[in-house]
Amino acid sequence: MKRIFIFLLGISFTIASSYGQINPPVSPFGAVPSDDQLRWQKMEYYMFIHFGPNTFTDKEWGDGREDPKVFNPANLDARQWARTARDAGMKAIIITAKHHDGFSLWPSQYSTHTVRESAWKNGKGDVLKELSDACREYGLKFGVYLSPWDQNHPDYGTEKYNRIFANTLSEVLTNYGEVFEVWFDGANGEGPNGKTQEYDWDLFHKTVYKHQPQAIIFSDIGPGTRWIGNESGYAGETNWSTLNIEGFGVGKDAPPQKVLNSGNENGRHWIPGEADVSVRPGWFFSPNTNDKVKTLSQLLKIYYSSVGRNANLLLNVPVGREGLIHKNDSTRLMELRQVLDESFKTNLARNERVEASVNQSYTKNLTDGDYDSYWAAPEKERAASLLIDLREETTLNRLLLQEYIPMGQRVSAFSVEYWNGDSFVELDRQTTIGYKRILTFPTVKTSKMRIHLKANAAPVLSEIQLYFAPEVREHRPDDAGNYNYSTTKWVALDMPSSQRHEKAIDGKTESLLIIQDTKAEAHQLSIDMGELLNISGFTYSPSTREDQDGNIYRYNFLISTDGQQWTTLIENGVFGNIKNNPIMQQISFEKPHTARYIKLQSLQSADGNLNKTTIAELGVTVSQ
Ligand code: FUL
Repeated sequence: MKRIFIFLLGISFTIASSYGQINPPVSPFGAVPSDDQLRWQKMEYYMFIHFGPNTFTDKEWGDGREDPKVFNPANLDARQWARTARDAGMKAIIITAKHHDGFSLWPSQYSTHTVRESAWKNGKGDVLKELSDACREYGLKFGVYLSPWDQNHPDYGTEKYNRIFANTLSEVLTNYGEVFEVWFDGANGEGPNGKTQEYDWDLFHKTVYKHQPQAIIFSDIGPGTRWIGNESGYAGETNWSTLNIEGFGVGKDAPPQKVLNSGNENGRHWIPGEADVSVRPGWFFSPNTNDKVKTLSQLLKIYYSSVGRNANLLLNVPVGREGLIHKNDSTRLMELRQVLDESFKTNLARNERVEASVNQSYTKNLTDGDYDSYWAAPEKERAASLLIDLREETTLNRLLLQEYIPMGQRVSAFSVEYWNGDSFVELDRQTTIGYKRILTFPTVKTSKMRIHLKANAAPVLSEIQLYFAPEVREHRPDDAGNYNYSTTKWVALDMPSSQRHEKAIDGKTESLLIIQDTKAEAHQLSIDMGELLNISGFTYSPSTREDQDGNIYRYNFLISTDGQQWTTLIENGVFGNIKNNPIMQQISFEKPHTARYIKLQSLQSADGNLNKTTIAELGVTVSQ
């Protein structure tokens, strides 16, 4: 009997230590993640795919009136998308099952604007089926983006629509296996009847949890994960996974973007950030952006500013018109993967000794490479220093820290020093850590590193890792594909010189033409291009400054050959998504037109400011 007992004791000790489960006693502090949120956080990096009629019409926002027949990705291969994501090191794919145009990528019985009405596979296709199968095959999780804003559905704007949207959700959540994340877009505009909708979020959330209880719900305010407050892929340097949501909603009722970017210290709810950004300027594919895929250094910066700042990274890779990911995008993803693999291949702190200023026990857990084993300061402490003894001179330029978040996010300030042979020299000083924080700094050679922590409760750390990342040399894409045509020959018409109209045609997006006037008719810019040109479209660059008021949302575009007789080419057009993603808008006409004069009239600004119009640049696309 005694022998059996000793034998069992031996087994349980071995299991516990091989899983690194020997941890100090500590109780959770403040809001903590659910098991699903913890699993989700560990995914870190996954793919977003924007795909739909906009892919074919060169738009960021469709209007629900597009002919569904335009959707015809003749060589669609969802396995190619999944393979690309897997090879890029991503853990999942989230696809725009339904964007603001209302077009469903599956044959929904609740809509007449779907793949069933498209030319693709004679209406017999189902993108969600193909993608969810491909994700399973390649070991990826599958997620869906669904926009409640639907510019096509005839019931949009009525109470009935909320039930229809819930049924639509049920369809998506019951037919394609496990869905790890449901991405709710907060945009709420007018439907086909000119009405807006009061969304029944409670009903939508209940529907999700009924069919997929483990799913993480994304919105501006969670509850599973929150928007990071921009579409550029940057979390705040301070980034709390906790947030106060009382009194806030989604869309226009969301907390200020700065708050979403940093969370709230001691916030009541655990709603970690997810940073979404596109690998191209826009969310949807456009042949005009094939040469505008973000550079490797831009993507690295995004990675360090999202995953490296306690947020998950949702990187959009728009599928093209053939139904395939373009090679320019996939090549860049693989380059990124390669650099990240090389950078984080060898943990130079692995199994090295750590000396703690308080609680000498359990420090081995800090360098064992196991997230689930941790070190903690004694319960009453609010500060601690940790000295990592590397024993010999080591070359390094990255520090990776992880808090054990099931105990809450605690660290509010920390600094990092290296030993220069004589004394400790400060390398960096920051605020939050969270699930993961990666600091990049110039290469140092050192035998000791020291970290000072301050926290709102006794600090609890899982991991301290050190790396030496190679320097990135990249082949910069040239800007030869720049189609934005404007020259010094251009002259602005009907505008008082005080308006500094030349700022809209000086080729510099930093200099802005700002029209401030209470009269609606003043909000326009007419240009004499000095010669007859065959133009196939135009470009409008908005202001990207923090104060973006006056950026144009709704507009008319007119042309003329003599400056007297004007033809309206686009009436009531919109620059979709310009508020959240103020990039250059490139609009193509159905066919080229000959013109010497162009006119852009602002009808509505993105922020509702009636008296202000801002134009950073206006240009035309000239067809050869
Ligand atoms: C925004 C949308 O309006 C954009 O079109 C895009 O889908 C982005 C991810 O979310 O709210």
